[in-house]
Amino acid sequence: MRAAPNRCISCTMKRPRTIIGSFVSPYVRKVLACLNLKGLDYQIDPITPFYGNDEFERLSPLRRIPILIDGDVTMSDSSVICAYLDEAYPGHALLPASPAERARARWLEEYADTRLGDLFIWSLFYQKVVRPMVWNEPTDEERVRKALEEDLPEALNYLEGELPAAGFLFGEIGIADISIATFFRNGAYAGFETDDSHWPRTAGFVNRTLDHPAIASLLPFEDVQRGASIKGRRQALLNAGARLTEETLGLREPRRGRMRL
Ligand SMILES: N[C@@H](CCC(=O)N[C@@H](CS)C(=O)NCC(=O)O)C(=O)O
Repeated sequence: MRAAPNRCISCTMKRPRTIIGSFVSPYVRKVLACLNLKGLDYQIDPITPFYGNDEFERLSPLRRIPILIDGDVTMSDSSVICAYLDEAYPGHALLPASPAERARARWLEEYADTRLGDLFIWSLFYQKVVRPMVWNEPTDEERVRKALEEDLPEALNYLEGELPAAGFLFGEIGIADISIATFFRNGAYAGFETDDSHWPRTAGFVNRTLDHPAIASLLPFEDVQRGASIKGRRQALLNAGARLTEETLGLREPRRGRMRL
């Protein structure tokens, strides 16, 4: 976490709370859902992953989204951001109360960020959507096949044993529910559907969580972002009522990130 100037360059008003990152990223969606649950205002610089400029890289040394700027502090990594929001702001608690349940919620968040991220993002969404569209590269069909036929069934079997048949993991919706469900939306964007005859708890849980207003209210912006060209995106989002920053940390040409899975 680093100190950031809390003043706009061109004005003396305090900079509104800002998220840098695309509406379509599962990690950005997780943070926006938590902000919504807490009832906190924010504006967005909706940069596409890989398109950050030098200032973006200064704020996010791994060149990853999301970034949060909140008054005098900036930070990257969705888990760090959500933990900060829960500690800094009252209202809807993102973690359950008891130490044992908090540990389990954190584990499920980590499982989602790492394992579901590897499968839904790097093996499906990145291969089928990002590689052709951003890098003009072919999909690694073997990686997609292995994810669909071997690794995703194993992950879904694990989740089926962890998720509740009704309601959310710890009573009220929280960080563990959101962290898991967010990846399934990107899976759907890459053509994946959870077979509810094999994984009924998981399918029901994901639908319930994605239908919660804290997440469902983001869908119109995701649809606009997915439907518009990178150049036309900003205006399309503004037309749809998204609250955006005046300036962007985006670039015209993409740059490779720091991490390759
Ligand atoms: N652990 C990070 C992962 C964030 C992440 O991987 N974001 C992707 C977009 S979905 C990204 O920025 N990728 C660009 C890259 O890896 O270069 C978090 O939880 O925020």
